[in-house]
Amino acid sequence: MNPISLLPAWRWFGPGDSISLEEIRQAGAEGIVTALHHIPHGAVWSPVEIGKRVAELGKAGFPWSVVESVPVHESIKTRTGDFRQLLANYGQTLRNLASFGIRTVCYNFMPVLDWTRTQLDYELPDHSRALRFDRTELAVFDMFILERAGAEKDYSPETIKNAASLFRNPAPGWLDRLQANILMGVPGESSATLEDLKRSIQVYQAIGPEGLLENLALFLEAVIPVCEESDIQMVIHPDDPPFDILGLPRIAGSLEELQRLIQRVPSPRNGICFCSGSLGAGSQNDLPLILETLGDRVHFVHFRNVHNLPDGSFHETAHLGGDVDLGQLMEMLLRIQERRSERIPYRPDHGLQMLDDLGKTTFPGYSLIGRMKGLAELRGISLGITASTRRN
Ligand code: DNO
Repeated sequence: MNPISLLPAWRWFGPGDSISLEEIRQAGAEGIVTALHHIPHGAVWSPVEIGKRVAELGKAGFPWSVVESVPVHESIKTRTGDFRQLLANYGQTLRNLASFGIRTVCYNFMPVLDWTRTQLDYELPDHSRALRFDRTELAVFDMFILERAGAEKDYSPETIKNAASLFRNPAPGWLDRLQANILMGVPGESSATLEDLKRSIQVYQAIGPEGLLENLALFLEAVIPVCEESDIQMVIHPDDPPFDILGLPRIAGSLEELQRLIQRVPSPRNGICFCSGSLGAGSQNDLPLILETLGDRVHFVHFRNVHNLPDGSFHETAHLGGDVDLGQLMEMLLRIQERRSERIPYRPDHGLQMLDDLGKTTFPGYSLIGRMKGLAELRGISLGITASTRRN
C-alpha cells in the first residue's frame, strides 16, 4: 500500500467563520473545503470573487481543495422558471473555478432542505453535545406545525401517539426551536420558511422520485460537458437523512439509488462525496459494500459517525464512538487511493460540541475542538494503517 494518507481538509465558512485559518492549520488540516456563501444561489461566481478567496487561502498556506458546495438552485431541481439560465450560470461558475485550478465540486440534490435534524444540542452521557434526528419530534413538526395532509401515513401508531402527547405538553419554547432546527440551512445561509416548505412539498410531490432523478440527470447532462472540458470532478452529497421525510422525494440515499444515478449519467465526472454519517443513518446501507462497489466514483469523503435507533431516529457521536467503523472505511479508501494519481480529500464532518466550545456560540456541527479531535483520530488511524502495511 502506498504510505500516503488521504488529504486531511477542513470546512471553513469564509471570513465570517469564527474559526481562523491559522487555527485550522494548528488543527492539522492540509487543505480547505469552502464555498462563496455570500453569493446568492444561482448567480455566477465571478473570477474576482473566486480569486479573492483563493488568495486569502493561499496567504494562509492552503489550497482550496474542494468547493462545498456550488448550490443547485431550487428552479433547477424542480425544472421551473429560468432553469435554463441557471444551468448556464452553473456551467460558467465551474469554468471560472477551473481557471483557478479548482477541480472538485460538491453539491446536493435534496429538495428545499439541506440536512435535517430535530435537535442541535443533544447532551451525551459525557455532557458533550451532538446533533440529533428524532422521528417522534419530526412527526410533531410534520403533523402539528406543518400540518401536512396525509402526514400520519408515514408514522407508526405509537409514534403518532407519542407525538400528540409531546405536542400537547411542550417545554416552553420547544416548538419554536423544533421548527427553527428543521428549517435551518447551511451555516451562514438563510433558513427556509414554513411557507416555502409547504409550497415546495406540493411541487415536489408532483415531481416524485422519478421526476427528481430525471431533473438531476438533466442537470448533470448540462454541466458534465463543462466538467470534461475544464477537468472538474462533480461529487454528489448523499441525502441526509437518507430516507424520505416530510413527503419530499429522496434519490441519493442508498447503493441502489447511487448506482441508478451513475447508470443514468455514466461519465466518470459524475462522482460521489462519500459521507459516512449521512449514509450511516440508513438501516438499508452497508457502507463497506457501497465503497467496494462505487469506490472509483468517490472523490471526496466526509468522516462522521452516528448511533441509530430502530425507529429511524439517530444522533451523531464522536468520530470513533458510533455504529460506523471508520477504521475499516479508511483502510478501504487508502486502497482506493492507491489506484489514483492524486490524494482523496476528506474532512472530519461535524464534531461534538465539547470542552471550551460548550460555552461558545458555534455553527451547529462545526465547532473547533470536536472536529479537531476527530481529525487527529482519523490521521492517527491512517498512519497506523499505512505503518502496519509497510511492516507486512
Ligand atoms: C452538513 C453538510 C451538508 C453538505 C451539503 C453538500 O453538515 O455535510 O450541508 O455540505 O449537503 O451540498
